Amino acid sequence: MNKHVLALAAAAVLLASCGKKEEPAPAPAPAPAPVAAAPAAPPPEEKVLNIYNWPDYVPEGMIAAFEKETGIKVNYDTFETNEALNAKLVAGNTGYDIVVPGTAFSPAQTEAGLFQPLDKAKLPNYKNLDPAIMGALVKADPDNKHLVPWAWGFTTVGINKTKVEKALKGMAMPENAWDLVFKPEYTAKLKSCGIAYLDSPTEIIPVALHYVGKDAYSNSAEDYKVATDMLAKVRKDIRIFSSTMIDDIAGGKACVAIGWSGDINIAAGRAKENKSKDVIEALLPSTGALAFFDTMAITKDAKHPGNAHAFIDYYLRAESGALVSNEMSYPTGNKAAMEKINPETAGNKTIFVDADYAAKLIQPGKFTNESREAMATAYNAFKAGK
Ligand code: SPD
Repeated sequence: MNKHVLALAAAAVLLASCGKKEEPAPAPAPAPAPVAAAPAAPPPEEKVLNIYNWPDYVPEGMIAAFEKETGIKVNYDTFETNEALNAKLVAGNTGYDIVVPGTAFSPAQTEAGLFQPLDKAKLPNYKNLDPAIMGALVKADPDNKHLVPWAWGFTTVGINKTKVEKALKGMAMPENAWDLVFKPEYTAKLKSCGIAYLDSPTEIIPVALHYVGKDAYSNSAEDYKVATDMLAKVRKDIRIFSSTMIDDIAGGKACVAIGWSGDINIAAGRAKENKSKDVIEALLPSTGALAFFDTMAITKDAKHPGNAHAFIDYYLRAESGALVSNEMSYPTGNKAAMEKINPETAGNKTIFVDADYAAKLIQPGKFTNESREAMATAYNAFKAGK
């Protein structure tokens, strides 16, 4: 090719790049042979996460800190009983991505396929979990596929010691703290300063079963009858049915309550902060208290599973676990958090029980759906005073 031809070729390229309109359009390339369509990538998740949890269970500022770090907006709603959460889950389309069921319901919910398996590759902080707690959770969730612990604690008796001693008028405190809420000799006196029960069949019937010497997780309707016969004798003395008893005890509406270890400790802390002269205490009944584990799960129809994993991983950081124990007075199941828990909380034997009392804690069992229905009927009749 001589210099002249080269110059012409260069000019042609230059002209073409200037978009010379009168040139005919090049023939279209032949269509590629058809191949199997690649699966469409899922659309990116909107930056939203919907969480449904118990009240008074998340440290102040934790949600805001997660939102700031990730740009994910969290909508946070609360429920007061496992029954309320279960009704929503069973109805479906909850609109929630993360829920926090307790062990009275989570085995049946897991078995019914209401949760999606966790993608552990998205949870680098999963390693922080305590293998002992995860081992216990296998009963509710075989192979630990769906649940991670939020916190654990126990259902027990909480008192405003100052008021209880006054109302008992010299009568000695019982050896078994359950007597304060179940034995007529005590309830007759304590009704003057207020007795509160948790408002849920699966909270009250199991502790009543335990008190009458039955298996707390009995599935027998005859056992429920024995428990409710005992409850009927103290019904007239019960002033409050409520599942958010912190204000009731700290605010003076109740002097004795069936409640959860952490919530009773929160009430005790509030009384101190308010410089109340009353002393609030969580008791350790001599026959044992009922342990529970509340767990996070991603609902089967969650719209934001990626954001849900991001939150769960954030929650599984050692710092988050320590905050939950320090602020909400519950152990979390996060082993890496232990060294970050403040000495006052770590040394509180009604939050972190010692080995002797741990051996007395009644571990969660399973109820069948029929039993839960029978329990609800028995409880409602008791509550209505029938
Ligand atoms: N403040 C929140 C307490 C949550 C307690 N969940 C208890 C479930 C016990 N069955």
